Amino acid sequence: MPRIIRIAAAQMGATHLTDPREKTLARMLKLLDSAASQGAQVVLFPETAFTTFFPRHLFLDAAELESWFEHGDIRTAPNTKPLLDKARELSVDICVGFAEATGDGEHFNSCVFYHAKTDSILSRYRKIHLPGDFEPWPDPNAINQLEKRYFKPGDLGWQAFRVSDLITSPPERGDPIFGMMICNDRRWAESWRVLGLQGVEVVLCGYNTAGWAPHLWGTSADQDPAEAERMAIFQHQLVMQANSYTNATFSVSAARCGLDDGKYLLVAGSCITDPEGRIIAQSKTIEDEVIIADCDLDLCRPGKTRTFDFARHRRIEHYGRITSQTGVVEPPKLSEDGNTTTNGAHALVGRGHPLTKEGKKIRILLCNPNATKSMTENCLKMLQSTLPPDVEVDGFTAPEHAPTAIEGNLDNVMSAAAAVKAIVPIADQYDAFLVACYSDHALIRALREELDKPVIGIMEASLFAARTLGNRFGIIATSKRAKVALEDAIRHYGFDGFCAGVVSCGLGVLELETKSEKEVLDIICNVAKDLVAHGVDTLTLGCAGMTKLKSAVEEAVGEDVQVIDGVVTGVHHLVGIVRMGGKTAKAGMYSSSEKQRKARGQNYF
Ligand code: CDT
Repeated sequence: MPRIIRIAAAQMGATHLTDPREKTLARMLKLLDSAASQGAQVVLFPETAFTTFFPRHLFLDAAELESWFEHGDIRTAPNTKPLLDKARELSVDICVGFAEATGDGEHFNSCVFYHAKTDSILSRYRKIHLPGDFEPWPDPNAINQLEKRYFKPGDLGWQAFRVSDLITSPPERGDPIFGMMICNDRRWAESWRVLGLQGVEVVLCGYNTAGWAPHLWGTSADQDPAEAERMAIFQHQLVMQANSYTNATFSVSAARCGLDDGKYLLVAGSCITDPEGRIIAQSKTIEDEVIIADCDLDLCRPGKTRTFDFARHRRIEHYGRITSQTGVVEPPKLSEDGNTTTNGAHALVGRGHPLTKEGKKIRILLCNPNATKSMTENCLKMLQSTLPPDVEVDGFTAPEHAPTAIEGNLDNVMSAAAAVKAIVPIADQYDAFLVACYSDHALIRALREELDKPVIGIMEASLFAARTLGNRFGIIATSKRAKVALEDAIRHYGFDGFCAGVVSCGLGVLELETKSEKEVLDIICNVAKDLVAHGVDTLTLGCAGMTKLKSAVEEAVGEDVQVIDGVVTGVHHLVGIVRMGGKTAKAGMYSSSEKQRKARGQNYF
């Protein structure tokens, strides 16, 4: 008995910022009626289908922003109920995208699969690959995509699910297996493979994809808008076709398209593809339109049992990077002498094989709270040769709008705010955090409050090491002002009884990078020798930007004096604490204010 389902995509044309919700809902009801009259059993609606694509706008007013979200049970909430009622009345299952506000104040870009016969939500998906930015572009003409600002990354994974009552299935195959993803997810092979590994037979994907939007796509503003539109549709259909083929599944995609507000073009290109990667239905307009196809699920069998028989052909022993690494790690560059040099910032510099007891690597995020990437790079370089094989260190550099150096209290606060917002949402991926600014930086305490994983700054770590290895320490500071700030910090950390001096080298943080290496080294080495002459037996380098100078300073002061770099010592301190299972204590100062913030209606992340 063939396993054939008639599936439709309800493409939706322009939806303007000022369109009343009732107008948009009426269009959805009409599309559903039209699809049902053509015999559709399942109808897919686009991403955030009930409203315009609001993440292109900056809303600073919390109530206004909240009005774009759906609250409560989508089956009974007044803004959405009529669509689900109609689906039930027509006995058609639907998948619909919407902005979801949960009962406990979280926000997701979501979709649900509604099963008409049982009036139930069979499955819910929350978009995982959120594109765009947290901050709008400074250019007032830029088209923004503020999904990272308004939504949390999905927390439900990609769960395939079976849908009953669509076909009379032979018992050995069972009911059809569906999976859902939302817009940007379709560009990532990972989303598809996770569903493919659950035997998915139909992937549903609603989308809002801009045409000409140079800031978003990273293309030239001179690009011809018609060419931009063609390219966006080409890339959309390319990923739908290629991933349907490599996972031997049907796929259905529904666009929200057209010229919103007379100026924001979203592309059309809704399509249905078969498991061989062929398009079997596609839209012809950029308006409300139903496309429909009969999907014979048995056509998934050849791919699933031969070319893409995962059980026989996959080689997971070589796929480790896919789940252990986010950014790109290029092979080392070749230098003129044929030796290799190290990679740059955002590189994972761990070397390899999972060796910890649980077979899991320790992952540390080195957090440079300023926006100067080269400093992050230098810190990673310093670390590389010291890391055990089961430790990985990822470099984080604060976003571009953060201060490029931290030379005063204002820089401190601004950099902490920018960095904490970017770090907390990705904190799950790490076991510990090293704040790479040589000061009592505000980011350290902010992270300790928000996370329970261990956090330390390079200054505090260097002082622990200095007390372990020597009796009187000295610090080489950057500016005169930094000297005073470091003296205050030493008192705050409780080490003042052991400090033999903090001496300024008279250089600004960025001068460590811009002045010639020889000039910088001469100055720093003279300060180091001066401190030794005043009785220090351990020297610490008072700026992340001095990390690369360690060996030259060691040579200048001789082997009886220990030179401590806070970056290396900080990482190894954290590794020890992680191996011990240590966590940040929450009984006192480091308890989070999250609950109180939410009660005040504020959520910074
Ligand atoms: N809505 C959505 O996810 N849109 C994205 C825009 C591209 S971001 C580079 C998309 O993948 O179509």
